Amino acid sequence: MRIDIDRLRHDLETLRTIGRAAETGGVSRTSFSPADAEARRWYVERCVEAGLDVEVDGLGNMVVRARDEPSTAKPVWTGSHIDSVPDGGFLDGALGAIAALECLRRLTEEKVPLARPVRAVVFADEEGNYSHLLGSTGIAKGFDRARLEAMTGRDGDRLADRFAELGWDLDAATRTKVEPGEVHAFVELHIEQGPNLEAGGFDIGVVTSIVGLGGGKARFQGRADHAGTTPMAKRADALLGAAEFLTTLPGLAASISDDAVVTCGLIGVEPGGANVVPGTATVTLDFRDPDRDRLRALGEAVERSAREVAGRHGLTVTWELDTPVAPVPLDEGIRETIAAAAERFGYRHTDLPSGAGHDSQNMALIAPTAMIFVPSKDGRSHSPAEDTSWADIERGGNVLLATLIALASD
Ligand code: HGY
Ligand code: MN
Ligand code: MN
Ligand code: MN
Repeated sequence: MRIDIDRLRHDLETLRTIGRAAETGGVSRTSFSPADAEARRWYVERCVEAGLDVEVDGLGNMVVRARDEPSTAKPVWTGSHIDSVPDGGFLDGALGAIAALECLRRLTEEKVPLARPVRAVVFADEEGNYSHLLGSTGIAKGFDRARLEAMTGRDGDRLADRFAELGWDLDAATRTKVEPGEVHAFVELHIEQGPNLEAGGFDIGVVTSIVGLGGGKARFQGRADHAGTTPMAKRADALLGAAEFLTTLPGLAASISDDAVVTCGLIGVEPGGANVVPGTATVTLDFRDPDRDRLRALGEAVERSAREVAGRHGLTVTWELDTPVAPVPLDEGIRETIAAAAERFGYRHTDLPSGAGHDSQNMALIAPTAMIFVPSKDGRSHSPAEDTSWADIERGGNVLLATLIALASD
């Protein structure tokens, strides 16, 4: 049995237009933005059109089920995210989210006899506009109200305010946890976002593990002063301190491991006048390592460096840390199922780790979980250059469908 690649392509090309920037061709559907809300509405319309029911939890995670599920046995879930990074690609997340819907449509229209339900999932804020993998962290771990109220987005806006604008109840966002055992298995189809499958001539990646994620915002506090009358030696220049701190990051990563990475993707400066010594500089950091202990050591080294540099510049530094997401090994049994499916289709497959974070690493905390990768052209992602051939996408969808049928048949 195969997916309907024309229908999947039509959906992905339509979704691509929601939040698309004309000048770059990139997709900007940051979580809970108007474009994200429009994409959610579009997704729900596709589900209703296919005769499927959609349930939305307090964080905005969407779970899709057939009307007449085959049994009350614990379901197999599959899915990903439809929010994007600013000016990102059209396949990161969207491929897995829409392929999951396509698989549900194929299972429903062919009336495939299954022992347990298959449900499609769209996780909220996977790109961590408010906190790394927000939606799936809410499912795997849950959040209390205080934690949610403290969250701010890339524009400095509060999650609580955004939810109020959307008419969402913040208390409901504290009731999203799914208990271990409630989901029989989880599988996510995703683009590799790296060069390995393309370089090796492979069609399918069977993901072995997912990198651990840490990060958050460091706020360097100095003193705003007149740019003309304040002698250099009398300044507490927050941006100068933050800039010096950023130059320490490559050395910190190298001191932890060859795989450790640290990125500052965003700096906010206040008050932001050309003739004002910056009083405040907020840097947003993302750091990763495949090993849990090394990830913790990396976070500690980054915080220590920020404190030391701030001290030298007469600044204070405070942190708003994301909930760390642990590195996870993926389920051996499901990986074998994926590899067997690829072989049956005659697709070349290989094992490989993921340097990108995924909702799967949260789902792995509550259910046996695995991921299927398809090649990324030139390894590019989080960029308008992100692309994958439709033939590779079709192969990934077919392997996902076969894997879901196998998992839902026992
Ligand atoms: O950042 C990541 O690794 C993922 O794409 N959210
Ligand atoms: Mn993704
Ligand atoms: Mn991403
Ligand atoms: Mn993901």
